[in-house]
Amino acid sequence: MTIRDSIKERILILDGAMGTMIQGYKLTEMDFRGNLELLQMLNYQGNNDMLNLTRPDIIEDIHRRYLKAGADIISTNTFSAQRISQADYHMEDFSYDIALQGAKLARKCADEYSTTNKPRFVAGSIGPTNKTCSMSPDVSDPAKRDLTYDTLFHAYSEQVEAMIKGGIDAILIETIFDTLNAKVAIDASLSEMRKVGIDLPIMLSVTITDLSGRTLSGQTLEAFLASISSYPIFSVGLNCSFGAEQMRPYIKELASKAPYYISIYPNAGLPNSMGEYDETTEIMVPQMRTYVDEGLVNIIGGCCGTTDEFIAGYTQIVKDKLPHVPTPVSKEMILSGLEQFRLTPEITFVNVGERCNVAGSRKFLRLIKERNYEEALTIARKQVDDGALVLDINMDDGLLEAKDEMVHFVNMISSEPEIARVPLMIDSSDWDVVVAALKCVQGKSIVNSISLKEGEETFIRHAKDVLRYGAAVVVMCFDEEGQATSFERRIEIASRAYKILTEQVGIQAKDIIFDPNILAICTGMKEHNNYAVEFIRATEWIKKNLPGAHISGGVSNLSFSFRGNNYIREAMHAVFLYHAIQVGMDFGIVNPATKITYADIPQDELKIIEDVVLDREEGADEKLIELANRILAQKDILKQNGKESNQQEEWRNSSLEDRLVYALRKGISNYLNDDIHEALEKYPNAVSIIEGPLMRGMNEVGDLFGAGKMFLPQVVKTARTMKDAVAILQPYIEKEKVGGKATAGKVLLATVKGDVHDIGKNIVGVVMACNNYEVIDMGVMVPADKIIKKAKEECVDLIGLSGLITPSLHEMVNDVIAFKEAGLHIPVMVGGATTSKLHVALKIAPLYDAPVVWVKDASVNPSIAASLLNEAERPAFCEELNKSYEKLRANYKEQQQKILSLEKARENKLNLFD
Ligand code: THG
Repeated sequence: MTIRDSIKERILILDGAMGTMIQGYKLTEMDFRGNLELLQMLNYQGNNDMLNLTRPDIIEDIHRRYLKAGADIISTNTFSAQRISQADYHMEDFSYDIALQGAKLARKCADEYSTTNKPRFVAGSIGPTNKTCSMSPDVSDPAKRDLTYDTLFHAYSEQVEAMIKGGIDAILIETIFDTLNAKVAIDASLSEMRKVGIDLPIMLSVTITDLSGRTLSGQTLEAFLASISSYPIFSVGLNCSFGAEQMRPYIKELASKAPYYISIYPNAGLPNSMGEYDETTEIMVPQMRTYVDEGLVNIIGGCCGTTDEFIAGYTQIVKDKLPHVPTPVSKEMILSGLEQFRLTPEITFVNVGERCNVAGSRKFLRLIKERNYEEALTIARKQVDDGALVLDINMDDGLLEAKDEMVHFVNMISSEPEIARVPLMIDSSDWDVVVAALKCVQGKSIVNSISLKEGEETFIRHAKDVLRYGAAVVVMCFDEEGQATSFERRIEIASRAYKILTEQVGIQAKDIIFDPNILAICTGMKEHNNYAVEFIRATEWIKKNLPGAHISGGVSNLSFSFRGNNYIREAMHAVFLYHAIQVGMDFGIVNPATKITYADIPQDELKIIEDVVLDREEGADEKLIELANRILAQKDILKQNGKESNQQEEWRNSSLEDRLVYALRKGISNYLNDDIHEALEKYPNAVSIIEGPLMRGMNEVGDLFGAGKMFLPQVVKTARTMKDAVAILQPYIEKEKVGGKATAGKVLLATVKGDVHDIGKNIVGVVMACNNYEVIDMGVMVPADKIIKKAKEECVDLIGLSGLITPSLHEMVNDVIAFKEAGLHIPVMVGGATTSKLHVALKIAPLYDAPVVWVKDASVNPSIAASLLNEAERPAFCEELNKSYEKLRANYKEQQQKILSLEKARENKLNLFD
C-alpha cells in the first residue's frame, strides 16, 4: 500500500508541528551539541534538525506521539537539513547526515506503527531555506542574488539523496515563499529519483505571508500553480503563517483550480503579541471539520503551535468523510509572471512585446551597451502599459555577453512588479542563454525557441530542459535541411516535432507554440511573394491537425523591406494579422504600441496591401512600393514616426507633488532627477522635500501595504526609488548643513541573532538616511555582543533592533538584558512583523534602563528618533511612553484574569429571555 493508494480511499492525517514541540522539551545547549565537540557550532540555538544527531530520542518521541495520535503521514525533522540553512550554524558539512538520520528516525517510528489496515508513511520535509532566489538582498542592487539556482540545486539534491536513502515515502516541499526555490526543489527531487529509479509523490505546500494573498516573492496562488503546472505533482496546499480560518478563501481557490490532491496544515492561529500560538483544539478542530465536510481536502495536519492533541482531534473529524476529488487538468495554456496568464477562448490573440530585443530595437541595444538598465526597463514597462501580455527578451548580439546580460536583465525585471506581472518569452539562439534565464524566473515562461535544425538528439535534449524548468516552448519550423518556406515543409516539420514532443518527451500539446516562420515579403524576389500566405495556410493546417498546439511568429519580420516607413509596416502587420488570427494564429511578437488596425486602413490602400500579403495579384508588390513612396513623401507621417518615441506618459502632466508621490508609489526613478531639481527651486531646502512630498509617498505606500493592496516586492521597489531621490538630494543636504550639526544622529540597525529577514530593516535604513541620520547597518543574524561592541566604538545615539520571526522576540529580550549588563544607556527602537507594543511593554522595556520604543512601521522612525534625541522633548516623550506601557500592562493583566475555560464561559452566556 502506498500513499497513492491510500489517498484515493480517505482523507489522510499529516502530523503536527516539530519546532514548537521541540521547544516544549526545554532543551539546553548540550542537547544540541551532544557529545559532538564542535567548537565551530557557535549558533546552535534553533537548529532543531541537529537533534536528529544529538538527541534522536526526542525526535523519535515526537514522531511516536503523532503516530499514536493517529497520523497517517509523519514528516521528517529535516526542514533545514541542507547546506544553505546549515551554513548559518557552521554545520554545512553535517547537512547530509542530518537529513539521512532524520529520514531514518521517521522511517523506524512509522514502521513500528504501520499495519495493513493503517499503513504509516514518511514525508521527507524540505523547507525553503533562509534565502530567496527571486529577490535581491540589497535594495540598491536589484539584480543581485544571495542564492542561485545551481547552488540551491546542489544543496537540495544532497538532501533528497540522503532522505531517499533514509527511506522516505514522499517528498514534502513546504512553507514555499518563493516559487523559484520550490522549482529548484522539484527539479532536484525529480533528478535524484531518476538516478535511483524510484517515483515518490511530490507534495507542495505554500505559505501566504501577507494580506495581499501572495507569496513573499509576490506571486498569486494562480501564478504559483501555473509555475508548477509542467511537473508531476501529487498534492498542493497551504501551511504556516495563517490559522485555519484565514486560509479558507485560498484553500477554496486551490481546490477549485489545482489538478492535484489538496492539503492544509495551519498554525494554531496567528502568533499573538507574545509570539505564542494560542488557538486550542476546541477552536481548531471545528474549523478543520468545515474543510473536511465541504469536501475541499485530502490531507490535513498541523503547523506551528499544534501538538499531538490536535492531530488526535483531526483523526475524529475525517472518519467516513469523502476526500476531495481533484479538479481536471485545464485544457487551456497557463503561463505566469507574478500573476497568471490563462489563454481562455475569449483571448483570440496574445501580443508578445518585441522591443526588449537588442537585435530588434536600436534603442534597446544602445541602452544595454551603455549598461543603462533603468532606462532599458522603461522599454519593458511601456510595452506592458501598452498592453503586451508577454514580453520577449533577446540579448543576442556579437558584442554583448549575452548570458550575463540576459541574467542581469531578467533579474532586474523580477524586481519590477509592474513588469514581472506578465510572463516572459526567453529569446535566444544560444541554449546556454535560455537555460541561464530560466534559472532566474519564478513564473512559467515561454522558451523561444527550439527546432530540429541540429537534428533530433539536440531537439530532444532542449525539449527536456524546457520540461525541467517548467516552461512552454516555441518550436521553429526548421529542420536538418533548413528553414521551411513552403506550406508542405512547414506542416511536415511541425508534425514531426509535435509527435516527438508529445509522445517522446512528454510536453503537453497546450504548451507547444509552433512558429511557421514569418519572412519578409515584397523584397523584390518573386519567390518571396507567397511567404505570408503560405504561413497563413500552414497556421490553419496546424491548428486543425495538431490538437492543442498554438501558433506564433515575429510579425515585424514581414515588412523588413519597408524599414523607415512605419505606416506601411504597421498597415501590413494589421492586414497579415487580420487574416492569420482568423485561421488560428494566437500569438505574435509585435510592437504593442502599434496603433493602426485593419479597419483604419483606407479601402484603396487596403486592396494593395491585401493583394501583396495574400499574394492575390501579379504586380501587387510594385503597387505597394509605389504606395510606400507616396506615403513617405507626406511629411506629417514622417513626423508621426519621430513623435512616437517621445510620447509622454499621462502621469507626467500632473503637479510636481503628485508626480513625486506617484514616482515613489510606483517605484519609478527615471524622472526623479528632473522632478527633484524642480522641487529644489520651489521648496525652501532639501530636507523639506523629504518631509513633504517624499514622505507623503512613503506613507501612502505604508497604508496600501497595510491594507493588502500592495505586496512586498512593490514595497521594496518604492524604497529603492526613495533611496534614489535622497541620493539626488544628498549634496544639497550636505551644503545646507554648513554650521549646523553634521547629522541628526547616529543609528545602529541590526536584524537580531537567529533571524535573516532584513527587508523591513533596510527600509528603515533608507528612511533614516533620508532624514539625515547616519546609519550603521550591521546586517542580519547579529548577536548582542557584536551590537554592544559596535555601539560603543561608534558612540551611536540609537539602536534599532529588527526581526520577523517569532524567536526574534525572545532574542530581543536577551539583547536588552545584555545591553544593560554592558552598561549601555542608548535608547532602543524595536520593529518587525511579529513585534508588538504589548510585547515591548511586557517583556522588553522593563528590563532596560533606557527607553525601548516599539516602532509601528518605517515611516514613523524619524519622528520617534527626533523625540528621543531632542533633550527638550525627550522627558515628555518618555513619560508619555511609560504611561502607555503601564496601561497596556494593566489591561493585559486584567484580560488574563478574565479568560475563562470554554465550559465556564458557556455557563456565563448572556441570556436575554430569563
Ligand atoms: N520568431 C520567433 N522569435 C523571433 C522572431 C521570429 N524573435 C525575434 C524576431 N523574430 C521578432 N522580433 C522583432 C523585433 C523587432 C523587429 C522585428 C522583429 C523590427 N525592428 C525594427 C527594425 O529592425 O527595423 C527596429 C526599429 C528600431 O530600432 O526601433 O522590425 O520570427 N520565434
